[in-house]
Amino acid sequence: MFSRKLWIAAGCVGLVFFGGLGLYLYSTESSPSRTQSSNKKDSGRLLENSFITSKTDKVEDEPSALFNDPAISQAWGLKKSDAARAWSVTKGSRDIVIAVIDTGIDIKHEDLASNLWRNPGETGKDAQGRDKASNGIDDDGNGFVDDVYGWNFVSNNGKLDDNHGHGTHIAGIIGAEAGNSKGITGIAPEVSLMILKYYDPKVAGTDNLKNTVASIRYAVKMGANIINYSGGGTEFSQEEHDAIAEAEKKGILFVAAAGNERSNSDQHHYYPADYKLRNIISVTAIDPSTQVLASSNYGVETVDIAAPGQNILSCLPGNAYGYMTGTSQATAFVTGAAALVMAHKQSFKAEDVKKYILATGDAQTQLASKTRTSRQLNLYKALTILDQGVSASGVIAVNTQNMRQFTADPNDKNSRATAAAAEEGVDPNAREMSHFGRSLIDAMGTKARPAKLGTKQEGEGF
Ligand SMILES: [Ca+2]
Ligand SMILES: [Ca+2]
Ligand SMILES: [Ca+2]
Repeated sequence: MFSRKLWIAAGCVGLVFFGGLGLYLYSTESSPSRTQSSNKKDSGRLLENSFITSKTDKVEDEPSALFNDPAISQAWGLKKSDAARAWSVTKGSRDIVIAVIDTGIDIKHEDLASNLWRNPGETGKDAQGRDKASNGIDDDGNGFVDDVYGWNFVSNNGKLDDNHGHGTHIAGIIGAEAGNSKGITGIAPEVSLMILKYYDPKVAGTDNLKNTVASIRYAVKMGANIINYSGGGTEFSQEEHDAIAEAEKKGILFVAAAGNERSNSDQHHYYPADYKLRNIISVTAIDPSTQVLASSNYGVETVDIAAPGQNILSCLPGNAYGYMTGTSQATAFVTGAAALVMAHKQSFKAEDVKKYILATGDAQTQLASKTRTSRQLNLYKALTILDQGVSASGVIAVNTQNMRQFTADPNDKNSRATAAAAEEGVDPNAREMSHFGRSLIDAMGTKARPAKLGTKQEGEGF
C-alpha cells in the first residue's frame, strides 16, 4: 500500500509552548544545538527548562505598530523574508482560499478562527430554519455532509481536530491573524484557510495517499486558489499526479514540501513535489544563515526555492504556540507568499504566481548547489517587482505580457497607482506604505532577535 509520510518525523526538532506562566520545550530527536542548554534526556525527548520565561518579557518585545501580536518579533523567518515591507503593500485577501492538506486544525484557536474558509453552501439556515452547518444534510450537494471548514478524510466527517499539531502550525504560518494582540502573524494575515485532513496519528491504518488524493480533489472542486501540502513519498502515484494536473488546468497553485530525508531529490524523487507539472513549487528549508537544513531534501533540478524552516514559531492546538522545523514550515512560507501575490493581482493564475515568486527571491550562493533558482523567498520583492516592472533577473522578460495587463487594468487600484507614480517618477510602494507599516519595519528591522527564549537561539543568528 502506498503511504504518505508527514514531514514531522524527521523535521520536528522542537516545540515550545508558551502560556501565561512561561515556556517549556521538548524535542522529538537529538540535535547538537540542544546540548548547549541544560537538558534532561527522557526517552528521546529533551526537556529544556532554560527556556522558561515570563509574560513580562513578551510584552517588552512587542513592536509598537499595527501588528501588536506579542510574539511577532520572535519569528525570525518573517524578517528574513521581508514580511513587514510586504505587508505595507498588502496583507492578503479573504477572497484567496488556501487548502491546507494536513493533520487538521484547532478551529477554535484564537489566532486562526477568524481566517477559516467557510463553505457558503453549508452555512446559514436551511428551509426548516436549521443551521446548515450542523443539520446532517449535504446542503450544497458536493458529496460531503456539513463540510463547513473543509473535510476530514481520515474519519470521513467534518470534524477537523488536530491530534498532532502539525496542521495547526502550518495554518498559522500561512494565515494567523494580525493585529489581534494574540500570538503571531501569518505571512498572509488576511486569507481563507480551507482545512483538509489526510492524516491523524491517532487513527491506525490510514491510507494517507488515498486521503491526499481525495483532499486535492476536494480543493479543486470547491474552488481553492492554492494548495499547501507538506507530505510526500517516493512512490509515483498516477492518481495523485492527475489530481494535481486537474488543479493545474484550473489555475490552482500547488506548493509542496521537498521533504526531510537529507536526500538529493534529483537522484531520489519525492512526490508530489517532483511531479513535472507547471503549478507545483517545491520548497526546501533554510536556517537564519541561509544554509539549507541538513535534514532537508535538495536538488538543482527538482527543488525550486528555499524559505525559512528552522525553529519557526506558529500556532499549536489549545491556543498554544511553538516552534517546529522542516520543509513543511518553509512550504507554508511560500504558500503565504503566493496568497499575497494572488491577493495583489487577482487575475494571476498559478503559473504567473510561481514565476514571480521564483524570479524575485534573493539569490544566495549557498543555495546554488541546493535549488534550481539559487534563491530564497522574498515576500516584498515578489509584490513590488511585480508592480514596478524594474529589472530583476529576467522577471520582466518572462512576464512582459502580464506587465502590460497590470497597467492596463482600470479597475486595479494598484495598477493605477503604479501608472500614476511612474509618470511622476516615484516609487508607488513608498506611497502605499502606511505609517503602521513603517513602524513595523522599524520594530522588526532594528531589533536583534531577543534572547528571551533561551540560550540556544542566540548562537543561530536570529
Ligand atoms: Ca456539502
Ligand atoms: Ca449541512
Ligand atoms: Ca495574531
